[in-house]
Amino acid sequence: MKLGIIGLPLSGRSTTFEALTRQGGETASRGEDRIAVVRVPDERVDRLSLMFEPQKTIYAQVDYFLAGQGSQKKEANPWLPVKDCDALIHVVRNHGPDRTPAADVRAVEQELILSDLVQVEKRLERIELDHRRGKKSNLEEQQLLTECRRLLEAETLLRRKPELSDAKPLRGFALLTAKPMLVLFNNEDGDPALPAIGDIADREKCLVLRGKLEQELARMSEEDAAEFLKEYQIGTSAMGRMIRLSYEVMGLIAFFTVGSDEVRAWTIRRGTPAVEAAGAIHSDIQKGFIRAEVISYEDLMAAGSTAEARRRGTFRLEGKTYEVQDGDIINFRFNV
Ligand SMILES: Nc1nc2c(ncn2[C@@H]2O[C@H](COP(=O)(O)OP(=O)(O)OP(=O)(O)O)[C@@H](O)[C@H]2O)c(=O)[nH]1
Ligand SMILES: [Mg+2]
Repeated sequence: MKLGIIGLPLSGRSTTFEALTRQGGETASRGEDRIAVVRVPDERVDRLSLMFEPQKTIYAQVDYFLAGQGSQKKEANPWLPVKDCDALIHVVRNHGPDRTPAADVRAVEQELILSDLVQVEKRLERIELDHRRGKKSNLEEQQLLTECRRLLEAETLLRRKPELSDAKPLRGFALLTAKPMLVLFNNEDGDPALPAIGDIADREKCLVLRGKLEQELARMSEEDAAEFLKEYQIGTSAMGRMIRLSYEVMGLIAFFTVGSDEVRAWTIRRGTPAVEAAGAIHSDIQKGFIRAEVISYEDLMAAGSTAEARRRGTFRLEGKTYEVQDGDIINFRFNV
């Protein structure tokens, strides 16, 4: 699961990436693509770890991607390096003089729309050419693309139309406006407020991050960071919230496995049936699936221990098609 960081020049993409990933300063040369694996903070994992005192505790992870200037130059279209990302984080400058955050959001939207339009038209031309040469063309694909073109020409972001953005024949094109997106306003250190952005606030998932301040925090030890937050009377760092939101915007949830050896969060898409969730752990567990023994995080916490939960009868046995819920604690029974 990969999130691509995009934005206009000088918006603060590098600052945000470094803050998110604790990857310091100028380690990577400016031209290179950067990718970082980031742990998703989760209080439930913290608590489960306290309950089971396992040897290992493993949190969910997401990847963040920042295209280097090198790969942006190679492509005629500077937005294409993020085409294989699952979602986008759009960093918007809300610091320094002459800031125009609302106009910047719209400017990037326009560019993404244009980028998609070029892709769609190229493919449609190709299909027509094949058709004239007597090659069989995929009618469904052509219809879907024609609908995309109509929407894009009317300046509609494709993610507004899930029936198109999720359509199988279109997946290969990785259209940018079809991807889920978070809009991240990069504010001055002293300013925690969302800027005045009119309707954008209603239609997009918006978040404020003080990039510079978070970058400084990320460079500190945990004790220094706690001291710093107290001194400046700031609540918790916005970073954790931001990472969680990027998890949610991709439609992801976590289930847990617990034990004295390991407490672990596993990432799946919302709506995944138990038998497929088992496959996230190991293909053998999926193949030999018998039953899933399930308890919700809340029920386990209320009981205080697995033994008490068993006594209360709050464990459930679920079959292959059970839709795994966020926070389920699961023990898979399987045959090998
Ligand atoms: N005051 C303030 N300045 C910031 C903040 N974030 C970034 N800047 C400054 O804005 C400039 C651009 O930040 P970068 O993070 O390099 O932005 P970028 O989008 O990666 O820019 P380029 O890659 O150079 O196009 C730098 O001079 C930063 O110091 C912020 O939150 N507050
Ligand atoms: Mg940069």
